[in-house]
Amino acid sequence: MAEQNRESSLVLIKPDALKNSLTGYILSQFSEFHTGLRFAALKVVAVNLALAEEHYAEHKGKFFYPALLDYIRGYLHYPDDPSKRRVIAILYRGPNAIKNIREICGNTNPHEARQQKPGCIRALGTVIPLYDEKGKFIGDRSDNLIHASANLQDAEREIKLWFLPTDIPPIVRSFPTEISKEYFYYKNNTISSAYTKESFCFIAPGDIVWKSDMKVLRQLEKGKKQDYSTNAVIAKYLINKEEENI
Ligand code: FUP
Repeated sequence: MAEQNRESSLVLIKPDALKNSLTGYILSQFSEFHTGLRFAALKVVAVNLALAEEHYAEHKGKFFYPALLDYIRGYLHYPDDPSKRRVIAILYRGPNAIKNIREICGNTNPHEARQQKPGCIRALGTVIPLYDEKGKFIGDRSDNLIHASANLQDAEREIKLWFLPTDIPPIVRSFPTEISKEYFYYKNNTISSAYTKESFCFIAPGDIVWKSDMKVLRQLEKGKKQDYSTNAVIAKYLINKEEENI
């Protein structure tokens, strides 16, 4: 199969889509019959802060960033019901997965999505005005129902951020892994190779780990400049671990 035929893309069905019962509709839009794509992995995720911040790292500092974190974590659509704060994360794989999926999603902004491509998924979304503390309009928040990787580089970063290698069947796992020979523990934003009280072991000898994560952990151990943040490594190991949304 040509490389483009093995492309992977991360799709997130966001809290507004879940609230509006659009999951079935979205899944059928992306079905193999319509797109030629297949599921490679799928999970229900209560989005921890580290995961939200890493996923949207490129938007840090922008006016809509704080709202975006609350949105993906489900606080905006389920302010009173923590048990419903979750997203569905799906890894799709197949011919031109990234472009294929983005076309069905439509424009980031639902108003523009409606104008440009009536019938696309994001045409069903909403645009909410945002104001600063003084009540001045600062721009729009796009509640656009769905996230889809924008390019190959983002897809790799996002898939490794949301999924453990073992969430994905080996035959459709696109990125290099290695088997850990070490223990790694986590507590209060700190990673250590030795157990301390109340820390938890997130990697043990024999575990299959993303190769790039192992590199970052070694860089951290040696005090070297890291290829990416420690949060991007740990966030996936915190998924559905603690009831931090409550
Ligand atoms: P996309 O790749 O289409 O998801 O778009 P971006 O990465 O540019 O934006 C990420 C998210 O930020 C979008 F899903 C919606 C949100 N956003 C806003 O809420 N307001 C803006 O002005 C721009 C983006």
